[in-house]
Amino acid sequence: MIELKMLSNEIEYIEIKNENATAKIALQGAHVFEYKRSREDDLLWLSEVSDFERGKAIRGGVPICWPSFGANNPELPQHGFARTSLFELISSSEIDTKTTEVELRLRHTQESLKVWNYKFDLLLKVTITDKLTMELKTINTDEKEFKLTQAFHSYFKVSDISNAVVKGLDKKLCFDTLTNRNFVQEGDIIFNQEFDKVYQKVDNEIILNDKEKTIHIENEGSSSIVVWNPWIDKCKRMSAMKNEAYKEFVCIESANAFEDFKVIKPKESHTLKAIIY
Ligand code: TA6
Repeated sequence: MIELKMLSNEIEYIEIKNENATAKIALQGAHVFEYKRSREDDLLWLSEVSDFERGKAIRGGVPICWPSFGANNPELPQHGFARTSLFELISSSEIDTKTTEVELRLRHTQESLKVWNYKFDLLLKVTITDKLTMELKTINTDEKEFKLTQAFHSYFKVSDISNAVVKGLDKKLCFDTLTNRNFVQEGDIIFNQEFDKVYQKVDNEIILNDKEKTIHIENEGSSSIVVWNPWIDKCKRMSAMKNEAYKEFVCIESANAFEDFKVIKPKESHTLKAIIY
């Protein structure tokens, strides 16, 4: 089943149900805000108090940071404008009873050209089956090249942040955005304070363990991973998050960030892909 539905405040979303999984994708931001495999709990965290409002990013799920990650480009809002822009649903198909595919598109507008003066086509293909696959293709339709940083800013639901262990980043070079220092990760990641680090040269899968639950994150077209949890004080300051919400999620972001930026020449494209299960 693929249905186009509307929340009370005119936020349109696509609801998908097949034998393997269910999912919800908002047209604003091409934002996957729910993904659940049959007989399993939600894989993604969604804030109970998230704003589903035009022009405001949904807190949770998978915001798309594009064409700039973080505050990389001071001309653009934090994490770019894609997550608050209205995408168009361009195709949907039930491949079989267990697999559904939808494709959404964002193109430059007069408004986007004012803040980011490049013409582009941005396509997100989402495949819903026993894995969640997202493929974000950036096509440069301009006559000049542009620099791109981006991320799937995935919020993963955990039983409690103290149970979360992130594996796959041992010995990886990393930039700590809280101290502005580079260092090398030693061992697995556990959480007992604010955490905001960008790992570089990552070409292997990342694993999130939460008690008996294991989530796999495989990436293509990217070699940087951002791991983030706001912890107590930042959580209190953040929009659309309850004070204690930091206990419920960890963000593991499949990114092209920092040195892993991409330069896209006219008529060329780049695809960032994440497979999550
Ligand atoms: O990706 C980590 C991060 O850049 C953090 O520094 C953090 O504050 C965050 O993303 C969430 O940003 P947002 O703009 O969604 O509030």
